[in-house]
Amino acid sequence: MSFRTTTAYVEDVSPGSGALPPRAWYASSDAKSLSLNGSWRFRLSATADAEDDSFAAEGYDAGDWAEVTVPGHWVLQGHGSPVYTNHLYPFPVDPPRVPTENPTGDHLRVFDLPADWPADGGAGLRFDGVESCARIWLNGTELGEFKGSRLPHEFAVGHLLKPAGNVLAVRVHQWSAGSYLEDQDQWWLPGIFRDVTLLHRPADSVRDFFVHASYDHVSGTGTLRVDSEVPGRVTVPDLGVDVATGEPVTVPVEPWTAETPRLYDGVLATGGERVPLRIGFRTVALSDGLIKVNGRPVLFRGVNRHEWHPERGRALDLATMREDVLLMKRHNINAVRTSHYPPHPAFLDLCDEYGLWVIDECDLETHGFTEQGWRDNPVDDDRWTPALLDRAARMVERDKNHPSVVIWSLGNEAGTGRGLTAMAEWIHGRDTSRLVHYEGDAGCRDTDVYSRMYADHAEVERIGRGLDGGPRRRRELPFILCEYAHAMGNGPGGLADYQRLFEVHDRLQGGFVWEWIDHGIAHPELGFAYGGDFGEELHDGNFVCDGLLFPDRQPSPGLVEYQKVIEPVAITADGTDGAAGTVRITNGYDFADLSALAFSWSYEVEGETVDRGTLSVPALAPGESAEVKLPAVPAGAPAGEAHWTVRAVLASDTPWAPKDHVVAWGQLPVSARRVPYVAATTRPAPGDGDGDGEITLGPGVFDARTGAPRTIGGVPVTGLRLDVWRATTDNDDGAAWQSDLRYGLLWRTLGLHRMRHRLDAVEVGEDALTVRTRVAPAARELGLSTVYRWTSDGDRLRLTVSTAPDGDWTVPLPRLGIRFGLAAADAVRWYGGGPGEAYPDTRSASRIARWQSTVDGMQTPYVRPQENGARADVRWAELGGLRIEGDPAFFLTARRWTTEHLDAAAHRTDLVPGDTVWVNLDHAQHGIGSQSCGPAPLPRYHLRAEPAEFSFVFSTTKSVSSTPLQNLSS
Ligand code: IPT
Repeated sequence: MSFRTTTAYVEDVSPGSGALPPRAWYASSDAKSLSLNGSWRFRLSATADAEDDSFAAEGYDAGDWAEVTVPGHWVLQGHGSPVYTNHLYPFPVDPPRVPTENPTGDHLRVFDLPADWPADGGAGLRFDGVESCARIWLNGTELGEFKGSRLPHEFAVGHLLKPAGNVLAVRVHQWSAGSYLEDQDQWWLPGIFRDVTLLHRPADSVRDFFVHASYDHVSGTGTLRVDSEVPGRVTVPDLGVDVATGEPVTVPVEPWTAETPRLYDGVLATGGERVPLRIGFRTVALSDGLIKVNGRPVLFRGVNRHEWHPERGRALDLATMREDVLLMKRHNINAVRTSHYPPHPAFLDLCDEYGLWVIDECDLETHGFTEQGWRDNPVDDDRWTPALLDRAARMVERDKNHPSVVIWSLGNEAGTGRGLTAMAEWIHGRDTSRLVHYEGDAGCRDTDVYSRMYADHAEVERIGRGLDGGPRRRRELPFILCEYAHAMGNGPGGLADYQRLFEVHDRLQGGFVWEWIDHGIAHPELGFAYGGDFGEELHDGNFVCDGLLFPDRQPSPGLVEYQKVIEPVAITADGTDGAAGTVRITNGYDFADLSALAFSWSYEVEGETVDRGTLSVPALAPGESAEVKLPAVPAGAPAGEAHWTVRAVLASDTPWAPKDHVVAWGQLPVSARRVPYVAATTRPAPGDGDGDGEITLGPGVFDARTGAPRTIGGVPVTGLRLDVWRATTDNDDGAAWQSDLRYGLLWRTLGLHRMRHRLDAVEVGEDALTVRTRVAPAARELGLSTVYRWTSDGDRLRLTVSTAPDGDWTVPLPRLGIRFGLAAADAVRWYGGGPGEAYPDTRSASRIARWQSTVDGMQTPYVRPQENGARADVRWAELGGLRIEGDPAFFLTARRWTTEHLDAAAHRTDLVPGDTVWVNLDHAQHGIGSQSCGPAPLPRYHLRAEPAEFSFVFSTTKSVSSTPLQNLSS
């Protein structure tokens, strides 16, 4: 035997050598298999050639090596560290060359065959994913080497196996020519990060096979034909099917859709092996300019999913994959784009089983070439085309038998070029049953769908109306947003406005929010780490934390908002309010009727449920709606602001959520709120005792010099004043290239984060204490004239704040309200929007009810701290012994640190609670938008600097009651 010491293959553009041709993936068969996952011996070198390959020889003593867990990334197991860049290559761009500093992990695993391992036949050794390049030896014989990190590679090894003491050696390089094709916006994480499996291959075993299962919606029949490289028989007991491979059979079936994922169990049996099949009958077609499945257009309510686990990176276990699918289904998500590589194959099994439409995307991105005007882009260089075709084939062949996969995607952000065209041609030729997607193909020359990312609402509307022009081919195609609503930090804003467009214009077939989960890495000191936290010389900070889930898979408010916006049943009042006594129910599913849902109503006064019951709703077909009569207003309901809340819940347990899970809800106002009235009957008076500089007014004691309240009803209140600053969100800060949308920068340039409060007058009048101020930043002429007017009826204090802008305000304000400190506060109760945070363009999921929480519970744990936690439409709130009523309703925020501390924090662990609880009562907030990558808030969500007046009525609560409130979880 001889060992090569060459490392030339690392920089070779070819996909590799020695591997078997790609084939369909399946999890189980009656052939034996042996998982080689587990603990492996591991040695890390700084360069690709630091060590010779003698470790691959039998008898090599690796006793002093470290150990790593396979599947896994060595940089997450204490060897080296991860690197995060968005699109910049973290090495000099000189394709296909890679740096000399090329961390190289040698992996060794010694294994015995199980006693019952058959002596006959061959064996396959399968790697489901290795980043970025691997060279393999078994028992001292080199098998070959490969690139294509998130694609399977299989080797024939039967002739090399022995009953015991097999030595499997794998050399993995962090960087290879393949890295140029894998410039996705994510952590660079080398390692054997997916399963390694030894498969027994009996004589005459199944090799590649292609399940063709179409559905004819006119006749209600499905046609099945299984093409198999090795002939055999196909049986589907439930359908009475027993046919030879290659032979079509047509039978009445229930179709597969993401809403009704009907799978039929079958078996493909060749002479040597029986492979279980899970068959879903469905037909994907472009017709009338629309993507149709089984003859009906679909609306994608999608997300982009990277594989992520905060400890294990992209080495996902089945439980985590299932958790993703269940979370998606429970949040009304019906589609996934596997951004930007084929996922672990088991994920697609779950999509088949639970029902999700999938855009399966190839492992291809060359985004970093944008830095050089796309010069030398591998996708436009014929030398790389074999590698691109290899990637396309490995994806399509592996995943072609999944009914959930309806669209193939060539990759992401790879510019344009002949290689992409070659991939599209190959895919179209191999699989005529699905569509091809690639966002970078502006003219849709190679693709079947017009796809864009981050187009703003106005442009999407033009596209929906067909007013966007462009090449003829493109104009005839349906439209999707393969990425939109950048979910970085607080946000995304504007989801509801997109959804309205999708629902109105047929051509707009929905979109995929960017992205599913924050890629934060669990860190002992920082909570979750992001780019730069490992000392990377180049990095893109927290741009890697832009998901709808926090890294620990807790849903962020963005996911709750998305769930509400895309709910498949619309529950609305037809007239202006629910006083009309009817509710309109519309079935927004594409395929399912409403028979799986049960409807209920509740009648609430001042946020308290007075009565509840069930509502009978017909099993409307997709797209149908009905006016449903609500019951009479419950007898004896107290007076006050009233709402009907109508819910659609699961009528029985489903595989993805239990009975009573809320799928959709709507709230119908019945009668308006009465705003608090405080008669100004009390005179401000000097405090008792002279020289202490106090003024009393009803329950309030004020500093006579500044006019600021010191106590209200005995509760100490500090620093009450106008506040316009918020700790800028990732969207406020905007992406680097969004120069005119970087409000955070504009605000800071103006000095809105360091406003000065000039006191002009403290006027003690007949019935009011009036404090006149001007609030303005240093170095600027603009400001806000601000008047605080305090009145009282003896028990309560009313504060009316009037502001008027001076000077030329061209930017919106971050917020407008007051802030003050309370010495102690923990429990918070309120009547208004909840349970979670809401801002002007993220308020769909905010439901009017009574809520209770705690100051700590009101914080949203964004990985990079920023403005968060505001509760919208608050009529009244109680905390720290104060009761506050708003006229009009307000946004409520309370936290144990100041806005300045929040603004300065880089990680959650920087937020240290102080003695004071800082409360913000905001008359208004600027919208959130999604300009951390996409568009800014729509103009109607801008907080313009305009004259404004708003009031708060303060009184005390004897004690904050601990009586549980009815409404909290309902
Ligand atoms: C877009 C990328 O496709 C995606 O991977 C991610 O990086 C996203 O941006 C931002 O988080 S590309 C961008 C140029 C719009």
